[in-house]
Amino acid sequence: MKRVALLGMPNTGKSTFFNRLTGASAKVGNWPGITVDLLSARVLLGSEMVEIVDLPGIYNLHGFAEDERVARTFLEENPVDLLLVVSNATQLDRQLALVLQLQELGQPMLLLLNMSDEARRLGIRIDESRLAGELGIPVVSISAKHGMGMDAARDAITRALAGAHPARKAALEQVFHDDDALESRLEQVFHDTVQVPLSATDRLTDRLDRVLLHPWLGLPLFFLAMLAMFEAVYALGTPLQDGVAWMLETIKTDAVAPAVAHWNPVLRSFLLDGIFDGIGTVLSFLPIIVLFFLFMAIVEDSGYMSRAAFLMDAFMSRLGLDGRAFVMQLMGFGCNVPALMGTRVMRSRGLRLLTMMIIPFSLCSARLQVFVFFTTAIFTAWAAPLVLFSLYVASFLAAMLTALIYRRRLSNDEPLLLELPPYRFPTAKQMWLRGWREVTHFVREATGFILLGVILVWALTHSPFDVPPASPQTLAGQLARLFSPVFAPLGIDHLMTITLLFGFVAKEVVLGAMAVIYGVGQGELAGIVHGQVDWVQAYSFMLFVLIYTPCLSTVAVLKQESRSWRFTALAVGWPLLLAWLVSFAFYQGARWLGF
Ligand SMILES: Nc1nc2c(ncn2[C@@H]2O[C@H](COP(=O)(O)OP(=O)(O)OP(=O)(O)O)[C@@H](O)[C@H]2O)c(=O)[nH]1
Ligand SMILES: [Mg+2]
Repeated sequence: MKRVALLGMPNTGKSTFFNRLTGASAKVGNWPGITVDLLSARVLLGSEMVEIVDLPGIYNLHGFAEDERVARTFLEENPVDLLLVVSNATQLDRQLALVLQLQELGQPMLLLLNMSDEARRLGIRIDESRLAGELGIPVVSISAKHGMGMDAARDAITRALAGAHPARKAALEQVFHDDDALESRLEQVFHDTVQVPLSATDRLTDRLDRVLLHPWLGLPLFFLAMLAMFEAVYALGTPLQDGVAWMLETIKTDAVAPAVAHWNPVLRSFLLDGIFDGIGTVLSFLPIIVLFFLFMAIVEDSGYMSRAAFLMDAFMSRLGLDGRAFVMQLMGFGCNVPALMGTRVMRSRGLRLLTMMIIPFSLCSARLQVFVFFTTAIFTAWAAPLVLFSLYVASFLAAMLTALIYRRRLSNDEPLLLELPPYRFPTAKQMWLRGWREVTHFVREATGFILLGVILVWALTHSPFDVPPASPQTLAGQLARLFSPVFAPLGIDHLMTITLLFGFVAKEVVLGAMAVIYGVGQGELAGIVHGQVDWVQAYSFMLFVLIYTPCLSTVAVLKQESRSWRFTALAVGWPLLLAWLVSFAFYQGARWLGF
């Protein structure tokens, strides 16, 4: 099968093009360094199946950040039939350098001038055929986001592949380093083929930036925007969630329960209190999670992330980090795993490890479920969103403290060059893709280890079967007693201790485990929890959930990315200790104050 590699500078729309060409749903975002790993998909072009590989963006062929290494290694180790170079048509003055460098490889190549919609709006005119002539390769203008020029691009790829070159691996060390020659050729080509009007600036972006990057309005506005986003997720999400919970409850009482009424009691309990309540409770949070990711998609695609990095850079530098670390923390709000992998764009190992230390404190969507549940169950309607926001603040404080403690051991010597892309808005299709990705991801997890966790919790809390479920005589009860000296000083009772043990695997399991322990669905669970724990205990529990190890997947990624067991042990052990200390201080302090 023929193979086509997508190459180009970061943030030029490679993944957007990849998605449009192959129907895949690779993550896209207005931030250089969204793709940090290879992704491949097959597509029928002409009468042939072709493999398309989406690679991380590279600035040049000599880059040595981890994500650039991924792209280079791929080219060196895999024969490729066609290099498909994606450039941003509004920045050809800079982007042509990579095109010229790639030509040195001597492989068949095709240039896609992407973002032609933006180029047209800015009045930039490119003489495609002359450019093709000067470079000696086919050139096609497209807009991957809006779909313009896709047919022409498809035809050009098919035609280029039809030329009977056998695929070759690239020999990157052959690429010459004569930057002056390259520079003068670049100027020549650019001068001959591109016309830029005198004022080729994006007026909307300029106007927005005057406010959003304002020296002292910028940061407050950013935090207001974040607060507004969480309020919106909460305000829109909780009614939807109640709806789903109600629906599941109805299905349970009206359909499933009668159907299994005559089953053996152990089996019936396993099905109703174990699987149905456990998975159902987790499922009822799906609307909130999807909403949250839709908002994140807007934030990520708007280009506001780069502004956040810019605004926070000075502050983060004091912590031994830089503005990008802040953006990765923000990405971590969705899920810590891609955020950890996103650190591949950092070249300094110290900076990268320090950033990897702080990302697991980001309050990810799985933890959001637990907190939405507790805040709604325990606090009043007006206090709940504020309590939730306080947890986001706590998440930053834990990260800051960690950075301050470890910044000397993991020091950063990499200067940050930040590019501010124009503001963009995701299309309905991009948002739909994003929402769909999250739903399928969630369902995959729910049918995998969440189900397993729920079954295990059911088994532990229901055996032996002749004692009351979840009582101290059950296996789970005994396990919890073992840990009670650790958790009792935090105000965390033995049933909640069990959920924490399972929460180590994944935070989605926490609520599922609770539903199983109490043998009820999400609707009733809130009432029960409200009767059993007061707000001080609940907040102490939430602080612990916030700070300790997010899930096994993050542990695996910490190991994979750091390639060091010592670092992984530190990145797991330190948050455990910190979680205990913070919950202890909060709980004992609040009790001492008489709450
Ligand atoms: N206006 C416009 N925006 C586009 C076009 N193609 C992509 N974008 C936007 O450009 C941004 C970057 O797109 P990606 O597909 O993530 O870029 P990438 O090249 O894969 O980036 P990395 O993986 O970080 O190297 C996103 O905000 C896209 O929505 C286009 O044709 N026109
Ligand atoms: Mg990409």
